[in-house]
Amino acid sequence: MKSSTFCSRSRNLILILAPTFATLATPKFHIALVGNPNSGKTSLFNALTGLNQKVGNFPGVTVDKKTGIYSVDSDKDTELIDLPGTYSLYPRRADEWVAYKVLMGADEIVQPDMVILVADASNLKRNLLFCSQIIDLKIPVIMVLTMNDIAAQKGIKIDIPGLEVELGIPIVAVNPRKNKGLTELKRAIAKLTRSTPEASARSNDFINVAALAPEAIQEVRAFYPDLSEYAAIHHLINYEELGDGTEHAFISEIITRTGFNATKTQAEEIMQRYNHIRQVMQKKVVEPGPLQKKLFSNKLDNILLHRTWGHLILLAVLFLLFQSVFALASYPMELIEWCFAQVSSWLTASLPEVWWSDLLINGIVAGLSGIMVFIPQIMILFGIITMLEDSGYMARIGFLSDRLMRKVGLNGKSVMPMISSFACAVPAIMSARNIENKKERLLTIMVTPLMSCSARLPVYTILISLVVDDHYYFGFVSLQGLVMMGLYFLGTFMALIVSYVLKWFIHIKEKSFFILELPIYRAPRWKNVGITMVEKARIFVTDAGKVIMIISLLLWFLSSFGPGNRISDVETKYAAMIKVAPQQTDSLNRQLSTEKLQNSYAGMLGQAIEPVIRPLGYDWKIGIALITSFAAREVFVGTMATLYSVEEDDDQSLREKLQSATHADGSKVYTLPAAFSLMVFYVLAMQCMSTLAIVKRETKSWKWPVFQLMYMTALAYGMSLLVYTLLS
Ligand SMILES: Nc1nc2c(ncn2[C@@H]2O[C@H](COP(=O)(O)OP(=O)(O)OP(=O)(O)O)[C@@H](O)[C@H]2O)c(=O)[nH]1
Ligand SMILES: [Mg+2]
Repeated sequence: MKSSTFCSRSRNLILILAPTFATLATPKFHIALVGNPNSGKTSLFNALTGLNQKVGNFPGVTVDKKTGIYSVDSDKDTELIDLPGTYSLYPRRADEWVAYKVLMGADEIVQPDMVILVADASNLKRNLLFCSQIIDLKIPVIMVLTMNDIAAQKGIKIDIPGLEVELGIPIVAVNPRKNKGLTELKRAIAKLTRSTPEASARSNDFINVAALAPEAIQEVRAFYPDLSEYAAIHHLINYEELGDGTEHAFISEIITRTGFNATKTQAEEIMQRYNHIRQVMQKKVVEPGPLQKKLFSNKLDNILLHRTWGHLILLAVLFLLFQSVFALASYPMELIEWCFAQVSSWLTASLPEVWWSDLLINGIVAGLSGIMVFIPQIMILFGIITMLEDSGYMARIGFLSDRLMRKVGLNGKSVMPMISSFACAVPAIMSARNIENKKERLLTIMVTPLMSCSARLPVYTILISLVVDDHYYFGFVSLQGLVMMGLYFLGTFMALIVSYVLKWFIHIKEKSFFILELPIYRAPRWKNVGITMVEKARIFVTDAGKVIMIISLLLWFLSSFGPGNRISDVETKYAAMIKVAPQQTDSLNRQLSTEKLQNSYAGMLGQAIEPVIRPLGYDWKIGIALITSFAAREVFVGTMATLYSVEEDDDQSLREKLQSATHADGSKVYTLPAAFSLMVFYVLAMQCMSTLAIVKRETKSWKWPVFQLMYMTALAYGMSLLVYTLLS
């Protein structure tokens, strides 16, 4: 009857129960950080490991397990595991399951030897529920109290030594934001790792667990004596997720025989815990009366969450966000562009005219400048989003928009993934794990990529600058910024529409609710904002840069060479023509480059798909860009840079080159209708391999990413066609 997986898991539990002697010999010691959402786990993780995992001032920032090395003793490496926040040991959301499985020893990769329980001192009562459950699991645990500064502001006083006695575990007060109390914590960790298993695992229960379901617990433990009584209850309740087929049969048989009732046991357990917690709080914590001074946050919320003012302020905040991305970034962008133009003309003048100088100037430098110009915009966008998250305002946006979201089948919690998708859809889609309801989570994942991510910024910027005047209303509202905002708005609007339509076709029945704890307002940590900005710029340049460089190089090759003798035939033809009319050398040379490009591999490819994209107002060069930017959207600009530098040999900026681009009949390529049609295409099309990959991972099936690719491409094509037809 005994199953092998259950055995191996029991062994993991033994490891948890007896961490010291067994694990001291092994090089790695694992400490898991757990606690309620937004209690400061990741801040502490970063302070102890020196890493920079994402911290934010709203519940549900961390949605997956993250590990980092922290050395307690010089001779022993300790691995710290940061986990998603959980309110109790009864998981409901996908991210809570991640933490739960680690704590139950059911995670394949991570098995903790010790737990650091992070508890928010300003919300101690609620945090103690989870804390008491961990205590009853009998895992060696240290409790870390964070937010003591806020507790003090609220007038809360905690008798820490007294609480240690009541709970029977070591407690350390820290402030990970200010690196306070870390020495004491390190000392406590070192002490606990050295103590005997008997001393480190607490022997008495917080509540009388055995009495909750005596018979069933006894039967499970008769077979698996290493499980604590409380762990046995969890195996009885969640055996379907925690064990395999044999264990299912074994436990369900016990349940039938003993009449174990999961709901009743759980309700009874929670009630007993709260009773005990109330007593502990009365004895060891002084809380101010309800009439005590209100926190600054509550006063601010009276305005920011106001029925009318709240929504107006929200619109103003979003308006400022887009205006600053456009207006603030324009100066550094011009500077970067100018620098690259200088470098490229200097290289052209000083290098011999051979194939490798052509590759260097028109392949590498052109591709690189295509990436670098957008660093300022990316940094500003990420900076502002980080400030929104850090200050606590992001959670308010969720609150303010819950009603609207609900109408289209989403949830107030969908707003955070959607807004962070302005930066990048990949982490945004992962953060949807925070949404309890399966249908709402799926809908959020389906529509999140419609929000304009930072990779679209380069495309929008360049196209807007081609067809929209650089005009300012009232001296500060930029027209180009307004158009940019319109594109972001279009993406958001379509996301809501698509969700509204899809909700009728996705059938998952589950209760929906919106519980979002509003964090208090905090000043953004400027270091965090700064690090995020630099880090995102670095990732953009390296990750996107790699793809762009490879594709630019490939394109340079494809657009410089052609099948058979096509290119050399063109060259011979023009050489003869120049001989006949040497006074036209310049214009003939330009025609030569165009015809060479048309006869290259890339040119042929673009011309092959031209019939499909002609109705949208695009030419074959845009066609090539559409193909290459399927991998990642920002490749568009790089592709254009490469295609136009291969063709023309002067030091015009890409914008100027595009501005003067013409069709064969001499008419301009980038007319207003064509540029808008192209922008709409980029707003709505799914052109990102990484997003498809993450959707596959989060939905655990190919069905959804494939569907997403199809509906978004069809939507993009249809809407672009409509825009082009209406405008021309
Ligand atoms: N005032 C104050 N703020 C803190 C303290 N510790 C953390 N914070 C802030 O609390 C917020 C939440 O911190 P995180 O580290 O992201 O919290 P978390 O527990 O990892 O949150 P989830 O991943 O969502 O579960 C951030 O804005 C931190 O800067 C503290 O001791 N005092
Ligand atoms: Mg976290």
